[in-house]
Amino acid sequence: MKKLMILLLALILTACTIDPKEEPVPTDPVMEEPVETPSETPPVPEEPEEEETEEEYPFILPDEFSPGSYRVEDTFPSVSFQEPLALVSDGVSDERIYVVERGGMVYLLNPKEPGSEKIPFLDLTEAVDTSGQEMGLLGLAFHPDYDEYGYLFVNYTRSGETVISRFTSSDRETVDLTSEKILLTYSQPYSNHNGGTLLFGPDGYLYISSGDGGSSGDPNNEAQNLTSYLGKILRIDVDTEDQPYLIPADNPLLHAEEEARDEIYAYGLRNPWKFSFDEGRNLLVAADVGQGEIEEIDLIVSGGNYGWNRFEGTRPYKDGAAPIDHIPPVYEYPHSEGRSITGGFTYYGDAMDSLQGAYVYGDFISGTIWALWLDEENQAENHTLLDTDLMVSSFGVDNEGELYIVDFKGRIYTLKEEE
Ligand SMILES: [Ca+2]
Ligand SMILES: [Ca+2]
Repeated sequence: MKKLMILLLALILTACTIDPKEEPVPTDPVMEEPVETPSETPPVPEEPEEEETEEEYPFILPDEFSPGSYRVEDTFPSVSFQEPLALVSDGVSDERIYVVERGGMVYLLNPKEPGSEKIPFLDLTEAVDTSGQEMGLLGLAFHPDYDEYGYLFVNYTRSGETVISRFTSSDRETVDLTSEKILLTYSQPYSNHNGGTLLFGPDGYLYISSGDGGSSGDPNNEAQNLTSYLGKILRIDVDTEDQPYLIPADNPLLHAEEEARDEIYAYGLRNPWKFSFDEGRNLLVAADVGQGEIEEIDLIVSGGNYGWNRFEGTRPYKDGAAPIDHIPPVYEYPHSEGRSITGGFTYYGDAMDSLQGAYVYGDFISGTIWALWLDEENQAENHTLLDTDLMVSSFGVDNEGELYIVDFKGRIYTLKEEE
């Protein structure tokens, strides 16, 4: 018996020293870390793909960026809209774009037909509160698998709060209002600065822009407050049926020591009305509307603080307040150039060769449209494309990446390169 025990013990010891897998696991502190807090990790798979693609550079930059001359052309001469604020595609059909009106209507159009009529798709006019100028139906995004599930997501204001909801289109032609699933609401202390953009990232998560809540100067210090939803880019995982949403496992404040909203992706923003993904450079680009002096463009990274309300652009904003660590804008312009930036898209369509890889954006007040070029080090070079009399409320891209300009006065434009 004793002999057998020794033999077994010898076998176990031998096994232990031979198998290299068993040796380092319990002793290596680095290996222990990921399993330290399994209960806090939501049941979503960690996605390492983002880190891997960071090393890649799928878009080949030309040696020199020199945009041509452009004019704007009315894309749909036969239709007009009431205060349009967004134009989106559903990621499925080249023949469908959707125009969002502040009052709560969404219309469907066919970009392949210049004479296309607008077809009502979603009617939220009864649900939204438009009593403030910056209130209404502000954002729309289609689920990456819209074709399969029919899910679409909206960002709208109602009395005193922002609502992020999911709706279902069972026939892909209209939306049944009873299909609403409210995911998230947060209160709005003032009528202005409600953010509004909803976009799915390349990682499949839903990104939401929220403004600082409003008034002027962020009187409640919402943007720097990590327990507030305001003045942020939020990121959630909508692929769940039994809960409103899940928190992505790599959201930056999920395991923070201090009390913080798990949904926060980035903070210190004033009113990031429009943001978009530059998929060629793997960047999240946000345009943050300024206070009294400066409009800015930010490259948003996970956990980043963009300075508001201690800084407006690169300038200190609050006299006497302690400076804070923050990420300065990649580009800014003073109010002599424009007074309310409207973020656009990095162009990867086919129609305009000389704008390939350029971030096209504009200003709601001045009507100027620019192209911002980022080199390999993300150093910005800004080019004025043209001056217009449009009230540029939004840009949009269709399913083929072609760019549209939304004029708040009711029309949709396309850029045309002069011969
Ligand atoms: Ca507000
Ligand atoms: Ca800033």
